[in-house]
Amino acid sequence: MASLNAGPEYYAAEGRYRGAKTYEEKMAALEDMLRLVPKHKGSQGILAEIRDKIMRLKKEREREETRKKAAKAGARREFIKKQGGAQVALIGFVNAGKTALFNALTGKKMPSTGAPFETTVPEPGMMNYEKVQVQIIDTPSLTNADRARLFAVARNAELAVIVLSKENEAEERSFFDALLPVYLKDHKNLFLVREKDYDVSDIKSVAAIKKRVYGALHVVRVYTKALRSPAEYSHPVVLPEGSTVADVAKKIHKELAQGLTYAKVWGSTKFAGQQVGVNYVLKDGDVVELHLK
Ligand SMILES: Nc1nc2c(ncn2[C@@H]2O[C@H](COP(=O)(O)OP(=O)(O)OP(=O)(O)O)[C@@H](O)[C@H]2O)c(=O)[nH]1
Ligand SMILES: [Mg+2]
Repeated sequence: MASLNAGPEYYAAEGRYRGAKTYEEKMAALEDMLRLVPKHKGSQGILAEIRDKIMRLKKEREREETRKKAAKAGARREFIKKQGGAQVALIGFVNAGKTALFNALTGKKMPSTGAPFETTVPEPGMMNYEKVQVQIIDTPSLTNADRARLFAVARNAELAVIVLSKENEAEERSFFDALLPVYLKDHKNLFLVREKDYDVSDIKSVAAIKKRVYGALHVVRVYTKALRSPAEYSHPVVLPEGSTVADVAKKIHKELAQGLTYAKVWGSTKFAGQQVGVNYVLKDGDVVELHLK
């Protein structure tokens, strides 16, 4: 080192580099060293070494960022793109009966034999309830799983249906009572106990459970109509309870919401076809004719 003949600032920077923990600290110290190292024949080896360290640090950082991006993309794949009027996630412990309920609600035939850990990835299906398409997502069991990830799937849905097994109902319920405030705070949920609240082998009970799931969503169906045309009863717009005329427009198209001035409503209003403002709260079954600028 003696032949280097560097000043105290250089050695201070070298000390900072050795003590550096983060990428930013390391890079700042190396850049200082590069700046402060004497530029003469005897220092060429050191100079090359500093440059090499900077290059390697940059590459390491790039690799780290690529890895992070890939992990993020992987996490996104866990979420199922929303389709239909609302999304419902079924969650519960191993063999609680999630897949059997999923099949009963959607008409799908995913394996549900009683073998533990049968469901390995979230699976979407559609439940049709009075012309509303409700997307149901079956999930792998919470037993021994990455809970945060499974709860995130439920949080992404409008409603979490918590399936409890008949055998361990109390134990499972107390688990959810403790964890819902952590993972699903202020989120809609519905507890169902297999073979107590419903039985998938009974058609009437499946119909009743469809109604309960739909009811727990707390949504309204609104039918739009164009001027001088009948209402589109086959395509309801599904919105959370308390939604306004402006929300209907927003759900259909952003630009539509911007041009909206008033609406005419049939159903919840005093008079059929009554004119209302954009903040009018709609009720289930209302027919709305949007008027633009
Ligand atoms: N009789 C009756 N059996 C049910 C009902 N629901 C589920 N089962 C049975 O309970 C067992 C477990 O049901 P699954 O639906 O596979 O449970 P799961 O929660 O999806 O299980 P994993 O995916 O492994 O976590 C199967 O043998 C089902 O046939 C029900 O309503 N009635
Ligand atoms: Mg399953």
